[in-house]
Order: sequence, then structure tokens, then C-alpha cells
Amino acid sequence: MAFDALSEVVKTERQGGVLVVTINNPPVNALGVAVRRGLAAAMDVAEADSAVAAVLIVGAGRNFIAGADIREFGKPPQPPSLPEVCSRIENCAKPVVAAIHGAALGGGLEVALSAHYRLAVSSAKLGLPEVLLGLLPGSGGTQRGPRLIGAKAALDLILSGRHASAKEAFALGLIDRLGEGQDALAEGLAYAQELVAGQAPVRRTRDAAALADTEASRAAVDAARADTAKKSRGLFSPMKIIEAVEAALALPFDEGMALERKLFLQCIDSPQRAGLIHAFFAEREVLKAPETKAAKPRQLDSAGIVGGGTMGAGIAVAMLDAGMPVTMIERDEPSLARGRAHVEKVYDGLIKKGRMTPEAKAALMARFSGAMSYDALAQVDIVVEAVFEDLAVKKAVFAELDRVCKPGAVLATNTSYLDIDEIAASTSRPGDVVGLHFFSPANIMKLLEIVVPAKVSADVVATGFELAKKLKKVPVRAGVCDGFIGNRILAVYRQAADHMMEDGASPYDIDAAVRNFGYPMGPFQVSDLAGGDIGWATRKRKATTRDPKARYVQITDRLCERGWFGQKTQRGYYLYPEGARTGQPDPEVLAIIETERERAGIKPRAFTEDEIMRRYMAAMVNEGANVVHQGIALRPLDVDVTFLYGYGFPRHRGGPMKYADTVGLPQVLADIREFAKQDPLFWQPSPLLVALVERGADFASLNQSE
Ligand code: 3H9
Repeated sequence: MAFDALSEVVKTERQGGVLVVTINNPPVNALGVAVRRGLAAAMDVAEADSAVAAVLIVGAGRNFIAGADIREFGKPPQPPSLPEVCSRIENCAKPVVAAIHGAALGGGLEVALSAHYRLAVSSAKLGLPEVLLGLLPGSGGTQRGPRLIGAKAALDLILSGRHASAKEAFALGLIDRLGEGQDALAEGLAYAQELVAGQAPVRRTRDAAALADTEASRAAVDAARADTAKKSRGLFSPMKIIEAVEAALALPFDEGMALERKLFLQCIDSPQRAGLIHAFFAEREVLKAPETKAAKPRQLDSAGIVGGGTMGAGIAVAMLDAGMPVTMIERDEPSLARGRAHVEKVYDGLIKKGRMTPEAKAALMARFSGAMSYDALAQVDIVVEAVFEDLAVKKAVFAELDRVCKPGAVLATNTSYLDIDEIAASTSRPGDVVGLHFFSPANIMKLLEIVVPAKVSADVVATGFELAKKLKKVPVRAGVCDGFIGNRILAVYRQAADHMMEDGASPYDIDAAVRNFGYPMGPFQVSDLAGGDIGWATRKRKATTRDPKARYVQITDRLCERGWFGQKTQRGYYLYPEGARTGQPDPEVLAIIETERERAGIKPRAFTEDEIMRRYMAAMVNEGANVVHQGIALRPLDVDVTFLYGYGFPRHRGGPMKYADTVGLPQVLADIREFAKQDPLFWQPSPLLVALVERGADFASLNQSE
């Protein structure tokens, strides 16, 4: 038995006539330069050693290979390139087998496609998710893939970026064999030995014939192009993917590979790639809060919810879906019945759409119970309070929780803006009190702001992060302030939008500009969806503390005074005849705006889409900088993730702070100073933004952890 250490990350070991090549590059065996070199060298070893009859490629740890090393993108390339390595594998004179467990994604699957035979065990997930990073498979995925499984199936995998199970991959012809056990090495070795015994030939995917039916292949490409034109909302890489797959139909393999490379490099150079990869790392970085490093989460097996309104019910559903038993508290029988009905409505909706069976609903509801006495919460591990946004009401709830809950129970409030320090101080156990700010609908929206009051224990915060994981949500750590990260910033850019509305842009112009930027909806559509009454109540409450010198646009109040609260009243900024979900512009709203402009003595002027977005984004970025400066958000990337997951910010732009880096901070600051000429009180440059520009730095420089 021969043993070779080609490099730290790729090892070869001969087992009988099979050269086992093991990639061991934790955490996910990404194809960094050392792995690429190691793989190429392993092929040399295989060919040079006459005792080797076949090669087996496997991954150590939990995965085969997760793909190219994403951290290398944007840096100077180091040889050998992955396409070269894949071609080296495919051209190996001896049969090469890939045995897959865990992730075989992107370049990982492309390595497997370059092997001559493929086996996968049931833990395998195979896919070409490059599109999610603004890329296309750049190492033969668009050329070998369609040749192996046909254009339709390949386009589906590549354009969706989804993961296929081993079983599906087998049905598609992506792999040749399903392993029976879980041990990819043992299964792969047996397969390789069997191939050697049967004198199986080298079989190159580049020669596979799944594109032989040219008519069907062409139809698949045409259908994908039409569909993508409709759905891809300004994304760059999907059309490039189709172009590359089309080349697999029309061009010889090597020419197709050259085109794939060219298109891949165009994607690499696109700002969308930078934005999407920023999002990929940022959503993993947010998990690394100081408290998650310092402390272990508390037990989290059962939950209580106080309040059965929309929010409380949504949180209950999220918890039930995660397998937790939930006890809901309401003040009386009818309220409790309503709370339960809210929960059931979600599941009934799923049943109606055929996405849930009545039996599954019954199983979930069996874990749900309701009570009017807080005593029912005596044994739960965590309670989330979701009652009316009123400090006195919340304090009363926490007094009850303090009385009944077992020691060590986590007491969470879902307040959107109230002072959690004050709520915590009203209990005898402020160390157990934390903010868990869910977004509506709470069972669907991914964002969970974990709001950290001054006295909370680290393990309670860590429990918040653990809950997010259980509920499959994206947690962002936030400090206590009015609105935390998201709603605080929203309040500011929404004001910028209101200013523009009064100065001459219609809400429809503003919404259209924001949608064209990549948001699913504009701010006025959002407020029609959320309901104008909540914001109106907040504005009335804050009226006495508002700076009298600050500009205050009254247009929205005029709509609210008429009872136009948005979709639920069939009109707001838009008209929603007969409960329509998409609104129509309303001439009466435009007339009200006109009257308000006159009252305020404003002569309306025209706004280009570009100016609308400059002002909108400058307001967002500036307040984002303040939020980082004051430690409300740990880093700019926490602001980015908040907006990606809670506010519909277009992912391909990476988040507002990443977007600001892309535009350039000097430009953003210059815009703010320009706007400040008209309204210096509103447009005060954030000290952090000024400091970064002065030292020639960007927000990314503040994202490095530790
Ligand atoms: C590509 O392949 C291009 C080619 O077509 C052409 C090239 C020429 N690189 O997600 P996790 C890190 S594009 C570098 O928490 P899980 C991740 O940041 C690539 N690092 O684990 C994290 O680091 P940290 C196509 C990577 O078990 C750690 O690994 N492939 C990469 O929940 C653990 O990750 C993809 O898009 C990478 N490729 O999920 C697959 N992947 O601990 C992307 C992960 O410092 N990856 N890291 O925070 C995934 O989907 C998931 O990571 C995976 C594991 C499912 C594999």
C-alpha cells in the first residue's frame, strides 16, 4: 500500500489497484488553489504509477466539495484554473470515479462531472448554485451538464441553483449509481474495484449524447430564455447561463468551454457578483455575535406566546413549524378563540393550496394550547410577548411573567420600538429579558432582530440566536433604540420619500423608481400593505416631542384622516377596488398632494428616477452609518442583512452599506452635502461616514470580525 501526501489538503493512498484521492480542506472542501494543485498532481501520480488501475475522488468531513473557493473571486487568479483541473481529470488515461456524500455543489459537481463514473450516497446534495452568486458554472457545468442530462434538466438545475438529492440525480442521469450505505469511501472503492474488474473504459462526459435530440434541446433553450426574460428582474447571469448552454448545442466542446469561460469572467466582473457574494458571507457573519461566541444557549424545548393577534399567531406558527409545543395566553375566551383561529387560518391556507394535509395540521395543532392564566407558562423555556405596543401594558405582562415563569426562562418582547431596558428593569430578573423583533408575517419573514438590553445575560442572547436557527430565521444583533436597526433607518428614508413627494415627485414615481432599483415594492405600496393607521398613531404620539424646526410632511395624515389606510380599507395611496392586491394610481390622492404643496408654499419640480434613488439611498445609508456609529448594529454588514431579509432590499446589490461602497462613499457624502443645502437639519452627514471618507476607507473595512 502506497501513501502520498501531495499537499496538506489533497492526499492520495493506493488501495489495491485504486488510487484514493481525498480532499481534506475544511470546512467544506472548497477548491482553493492548493486543492486544485493537489488534484492535478494526483492525476499525474495515477498515470505515472503502473500499479494504479483506477482513481477514486472523495471528500473528507461532511461534504464532497462545496465548489470553488468563493473567497478567491475578485483576487488575481492562481494556476491551475479549475477548468484546467477538470480537463486534466477528464483526460486521465485511467478510469476516474467520484464518490459523493454531502455537498457536491458548483465546481464540486463540475469535478464530479469530469470524472468518468459517479456514485452518490443518500446524504448527497448535488447542484450548480452559481446563479445565486451572480455567476454561471465556469468549469464545464454548462457544457458537460447538458451533454449528460439534456438541456432541459441542466437549465432547470443551473437557472434555479437548487440542490438535487442523490435519488433525483440518479433519475436525471447525473450519477451512475446510488450507494446503499452512507460511507462514500467504502461504496466508491467497491464501485471502482468493480469497474476495474470489468475492465470498464474511460468514459468522458464531453462525449455524452444527451443533446442528440436537437429539436427538444432547442425548445428547452427557447423556453428558458422566454421564462428568464419574464422573471429574472434585471439579473445579469441568468441570460449568460442560457447563452452558454446554447453553445453546448451549437459548438464543439472546446469552443463551448472557451465561451463558457468568457461569460464566466464577465459575471465575475459584474457588481452583482460582488453584491451576491457579500450577501452570502454577511448572512453567515451575522451569526458570530460576541454573545454566541461567549456563551451557550439555554434550553429551548417549549414556548409561550402572550397575545394572539396577527403577530403573536405568526410567531406561534413559526414555533409550531419548528416542532416546539406552544402555549398562547390571551385575556379572555373570545380573544383566545381568535388567536387560535389566526393560527389555524395559516394552516388552512396551506391545505387549500395543497401544501399541507389536514392530518399534518392536526399533528401541529396538537402541540398548541391556549390559556387565560399566566400560570400555564410556569414550565416553558421561553416566552415571547406580542401584545399591544404600549409600555404600561407590556410592563404589566412582564410583571406576570416575572411572577410565574421558572427561574432561567427567557422572557422576550416582540416590541418594535419600545425601550426594552425599561421593560427589563420592571422585572426582578433583567438578565433574562431580551428583545426578539419578528417581522410580519412572522411565520414567513426571515429576519429576526435580537435586541440586546444593557443587563441581559450573554446566554439569553445566545438563546435568541439558537431560536432563530430553530425557526430557520436570519438573526441580526441590534442595540436598544427607537426602531432598533431596521425601523429606525426606515423612518429616515421614508421621510426622504415624503419630502420628495411634497417637492414634486408623485408616490407612484417614487415607487416605480424603487422597484426599478430592484425592490419588489416601493415605500408607498408597503405602507398601503402594512396599513397607514399604525404609523398615524405613532406620529400622533410623537407629535409633542418632534423638533418644531424639522420638516413635517402632512400628506399621509390627510389620507389617514379620510380613513384611507391602504389595502384593508380599499384605498390608501392607491385604489384597491374590490379587494385587489395591486393598487391603481388615485387622482384624488394626487389632488390632495397638490393642495398640501400649495399649503406648504412649495412649487413642485420634476425628479428624475436617478435623483429619487440618490436621495432615498443617501438617507438610508446615512442613518445606517449612524446606527453602526452608535453601536446599534455591530457592523455595516448587520445593516445589510437586516435590509436583505426584512425590507426587500435587492440581494444582488448586497445591502445598503455594500451598495454605498459600490457607489463610493465620497459620492454618497457629496450627495448628502448637496441635499443639505436645502434642508441642513434633515441631511446631517453621519460622523462615521465623514470619518471613513476622510481616511479613504469604506464600510467593508469595518466588516472584518475580531
Ligand atoms: C463555483 O463553484 C464556481 C465554479 O463553477 C467555477 C469556478 C471556476 N468557498 O454554509 P456553512 C464557508 S461558485 C469558501 O455555514 P453548512 C462558509 O462561509 C461556488 N467558503 O455550512 C462558512 O465559513 P465560516 C458554488 C465557503 O454546513 C463555512 O464554509 N458553490 C464556501 O450550513 C461553513 O459554511 C456554492 O455556492 C465556498 N464555496 O452548508 C456553495 N462554501 O465558518 C456554497 C461555504 O467562516 N456553500 N464556505 O462562516 C453552501 O451552500 C454551504 O456552505 C454548504 C454547507 C451547503 C456547502
